[in-house]
Amino acid sequence: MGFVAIDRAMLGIPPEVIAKDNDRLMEAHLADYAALGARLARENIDIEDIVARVMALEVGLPSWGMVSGGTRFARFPLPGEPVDVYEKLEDCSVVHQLTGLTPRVSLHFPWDKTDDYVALRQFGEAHGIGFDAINSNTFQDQAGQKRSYKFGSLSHSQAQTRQQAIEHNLQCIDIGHTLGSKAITVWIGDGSNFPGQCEFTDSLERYLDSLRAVYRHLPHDWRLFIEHKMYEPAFYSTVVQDWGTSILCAQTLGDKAQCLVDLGHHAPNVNIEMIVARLAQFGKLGGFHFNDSKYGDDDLDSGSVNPFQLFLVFNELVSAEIRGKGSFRPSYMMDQSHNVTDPIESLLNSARAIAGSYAKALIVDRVALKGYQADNDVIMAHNCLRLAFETDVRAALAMARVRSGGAIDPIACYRASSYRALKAEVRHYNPNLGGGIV
Ligand code: LRH
Ligand code: MN
Repeated sequence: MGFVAIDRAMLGIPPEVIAKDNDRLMEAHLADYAALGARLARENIDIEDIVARVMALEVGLPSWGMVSGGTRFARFPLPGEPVDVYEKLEDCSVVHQLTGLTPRVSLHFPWDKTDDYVALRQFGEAHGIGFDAINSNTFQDQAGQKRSYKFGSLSHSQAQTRQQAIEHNLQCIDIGHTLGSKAITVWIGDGSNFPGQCEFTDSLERYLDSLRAVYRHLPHDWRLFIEHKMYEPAFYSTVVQDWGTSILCAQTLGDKAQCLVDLGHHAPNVNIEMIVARLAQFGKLGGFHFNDSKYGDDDLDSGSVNPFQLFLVFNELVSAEIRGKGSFRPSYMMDQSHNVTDPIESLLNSARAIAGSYAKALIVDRVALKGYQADNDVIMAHNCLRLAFETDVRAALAMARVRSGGAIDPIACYRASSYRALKAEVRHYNPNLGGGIV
């Protein structure tokens, strides 16, 4: 199947709009860049190296995050939001066009179901968008579905229901293979709401048995990501509740099975950066769902509530990258629900927050840090991280975007394009269309 070249005319933001807005900001940007370059050079850091590393960073977009999200209380649709997977890809290409950071989308089935995946792949390629990990869905019942997932799916007490869930995952893998994806993320909501409702060990044994069947179906170069979550939709116990259960399952299944860390799937104040270090240490860190949260699985914009935590996660990722010597390749993806913002603006902001956390982690003086840690010089060790976090790296991020054909100020440029208003004129507005979750 031939590769379709990017058709720039198909991209959502006219290049002249980006050029005009960058011209407006270029002089100040270059001054900021020179100042940051000088500041980093004083610490023997080459800003050009940071820009090159940021340009190599790739983060997958959540297809379900391209439409307005909601809660069990309500969803407030946005005029001009996408109504099908093709329009979701159009909007993904706008985020990538302005940031240069998001060349892939993670699809979710059956929410992104369509009838021709070769055509979908070619449409994506024409828009410069590839396909990251595929997501299966056995946490909702579909119309006409024979067996309900009310009491679970891959861990269900009845074999026929487990078999139905297994077959759905196999179908997702086949679709993903056609699209050029290289991984499947399996998150299940299976669990219980009452003590005694489920037998913990039997449930996990059934889950593992089902996942072995999914694992056997993986193409040779694929990975299976196990996504743990503390609670919701189950509110007493969850079959894959924490990283411990996830890594034990991944180790039991085999080399292609790894753990996916969704930042929102932990109790408040859990030390997620240490979980990241542990999973990386044992070669089981497969991927991320970046977002932020204040209370539960809020799926808020990455870095919008606790940017220091996102930085500390990237600090562990850079450390693991150094240890991994090239074999360390987690799949970075976002998983967010945009309930009160334009999804594109939230994703532009989140992409900047993620790239910023990475850039700040790259400027940590790791030689000095190791020395202070060895000498138990607590304050100086802490300040190695703290001062990197407090460094304003925005000029380096903007240069990475400009060199990728993107915008110095993505939000200003996006608004200057009136993209959403133009889409509202041509897209079919369907207030009853959900993004998937609601
Ligand atoms: C579960 C989850 C999972 C997705 C869903 C959209 O909370 O994080 O990754 O399948 O959100
Ligand atoms: Mn997730």
